Amino acid sequence: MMKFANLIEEHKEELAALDAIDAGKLFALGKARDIPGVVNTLRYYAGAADKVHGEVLKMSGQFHAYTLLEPIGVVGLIIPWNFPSNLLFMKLSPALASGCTVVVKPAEQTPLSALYYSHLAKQAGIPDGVINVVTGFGETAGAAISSHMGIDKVSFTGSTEVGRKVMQAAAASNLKPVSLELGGKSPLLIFDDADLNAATDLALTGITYNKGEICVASSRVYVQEGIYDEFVKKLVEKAKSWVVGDPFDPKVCQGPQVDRKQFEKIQYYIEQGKREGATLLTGGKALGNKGFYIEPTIFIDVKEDMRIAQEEIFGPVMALMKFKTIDEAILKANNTRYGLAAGIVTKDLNVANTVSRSIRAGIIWINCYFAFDHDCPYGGYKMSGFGRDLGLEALHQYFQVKSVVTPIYSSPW
Ligand code: TXE
Repeated sequence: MMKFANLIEEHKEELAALDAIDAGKLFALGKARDIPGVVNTLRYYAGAADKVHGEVLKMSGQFHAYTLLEPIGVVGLIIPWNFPSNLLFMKLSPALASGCTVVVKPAEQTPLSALYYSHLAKQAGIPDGVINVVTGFGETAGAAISSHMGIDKVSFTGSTEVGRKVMQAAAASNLKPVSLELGGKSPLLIFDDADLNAATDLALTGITYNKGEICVASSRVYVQEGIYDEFVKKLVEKAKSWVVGDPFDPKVCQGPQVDRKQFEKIQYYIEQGKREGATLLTGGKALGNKGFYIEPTIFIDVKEDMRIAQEEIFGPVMALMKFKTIDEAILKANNTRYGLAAGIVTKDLNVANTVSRSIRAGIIWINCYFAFDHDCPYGGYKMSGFGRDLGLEALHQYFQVKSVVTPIYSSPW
């Protein structure tokens, strides 16, 4: 695994380029953040491989008993297209460290880096058959994994709708356990005492990072009424200077959407927002005649029950709303079927502590956003799924626990 990580580090330029070509991701960011993130994740789990073990138990009779952690077996990894490298390695690395073999199905939109990784794995000396990459479509290759009798677990990241199908197929076949990391509609709560400059930066990055194609995007921004007007003014200025374009151009902040389907889905939601009566503050249009570029788009006058406030758009479209009190902020933040992430911007520790304990989401960022790391678990509450990726937490999803019991004396009965 360490050798595999070194090889990935040596090839980070090609890998970042493949993800940029396949998914429209920013090349510079891929080289500086995504691929180094892959390397760190792989090294982290390689380091953990010989430090996780079972424990000695205290049974009430005269027994010596202990647990063994055994690899769960063959794991199917079904990966989406928005982070083809990171989402693969946050599952592949703990699976390898636990001693499992894997069948990887990358998304049909973005298979290139997964194939390149398998080529590097071979060079690193990982035996044939340990990492198997099967490209193909979801309804065929993906479904074959979730319904296969010879696959012992599935770890899936993707839409809530497909997550449900994966779970049904697992239940209908061999009852394999599944872990699901699904959609989100994450709130960012900005309180009156926030630094306006930092808060507007966080809000804009929160919805445009990876062109909004990120499950933890802060697609619902709630601003306290005392700073609302000033916040809106500053946010619009920043959104207008946001550079959308070629992902290989280092000046660009936002590349194209992954494909026509996603591009059209986002435009559908923008039209839906207008139809439902929200006001378009800025953006709202596709850019240029070629490629799938969309302007950073901000809606105000959004009501809680509007589809743009409830459904995952997965694009650079923000629903900006107002709140008065901390209780109202908590209520609104939780008013979603999803529960993946949330952000809080305040200088008040009491507010930060109260709100972070009151929101039902797998990760809470206080005065920051998108702060991910290999040792920081994340995953969903509610319809954002279950199970955790990253951290030592994730390792345990790839183990079976076996108890071994033996009498201390020859006749303990
Ligand atoms: O996802 P799918 P799509 C959300 C986001 C996006 C929407 C649709 O809102 O707009 O989902 O994207 C495989 N059995 N997210 O249609 O279909 C598929 O081949 C087994 C959120 O691309 O869920 C791919 O490898 N597998 C998300 C993977 O599932 C199946 C990331 C994800 O694709 C399958 C992506 C089936 N029946 C989209 N059908 C996140 N949580 O980050 C498809 N697949």
